[in-house]
Amino acid sequence: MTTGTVLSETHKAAFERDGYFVAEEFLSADEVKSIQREITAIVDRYPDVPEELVQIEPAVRRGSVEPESVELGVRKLFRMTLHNELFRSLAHHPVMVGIAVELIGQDVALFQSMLLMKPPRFGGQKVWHQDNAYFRLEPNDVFGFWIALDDTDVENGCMHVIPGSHREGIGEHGGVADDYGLSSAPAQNNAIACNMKAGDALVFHGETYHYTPPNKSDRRRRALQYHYASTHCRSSKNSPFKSFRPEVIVAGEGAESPAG
Ligand SMILES: O=C(O)CCC(=O)C(=O)O
Repeated sequence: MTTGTVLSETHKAAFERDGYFVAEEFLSADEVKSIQREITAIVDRYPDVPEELVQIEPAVRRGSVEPESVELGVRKLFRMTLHNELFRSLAHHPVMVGIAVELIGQDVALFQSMLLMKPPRFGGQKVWHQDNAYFRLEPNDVFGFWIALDDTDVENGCMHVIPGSHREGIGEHGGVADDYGLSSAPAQNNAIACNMKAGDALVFHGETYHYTPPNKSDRRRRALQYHYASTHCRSSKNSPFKSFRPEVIVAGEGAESPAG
């Protein structure tokens, strides 16, 4: 893929200045539906799917709520590209890969895939954090696509970001597991709530501060998150988390074919 063909100048400038932009109608309604159907198919196979693939919502795990279905109790699905053909082929989506090449260079890997399910009524918050505080990739040529699979707003737990925060370096983080986050949460009045339609994509730098509130609504709030990183990045030793190998190399040296 040649450079300079996929991103508009406006989006490129926003990414550099603010550390994010929203690409509207990134996936079609049919693409969103087929992803939603695949999520149901994966969860229907639960618990016969690899353990690393499914995380149950904390309130369900604690037994304080009982979901109407297994799927409505799931918080996250991890590393789907390693276990599922649809999610593996989506990693090679030509526009995602084209944007990745323009933002982080010719040699690109899908570093991490996740489905973020935040169920209605009891889906908890995700604390303020920077994704590269988890990954600790150097250099920080890493960014995420957060693709809404439902319409999303403050009530059902939309993404919130702090413009320009990707230029401040990695702040101090503390806490454990999914509550690992910034030791000092940024002032809410600096935050932008990203109201998005299903199919819209938030493209955000790996060091942009972000947060999602609890889902207090009766509506679902599913999202697909793919992080791409330059294959030249290395994990430093500062992460409290186990470091993973990238899931799929999608561009440049060692790129795998979409057919697998
Ligand atoms: O609730 C969400 O979708 C945000 C999740 C997130 O930022 C993360 O898991 O790193």
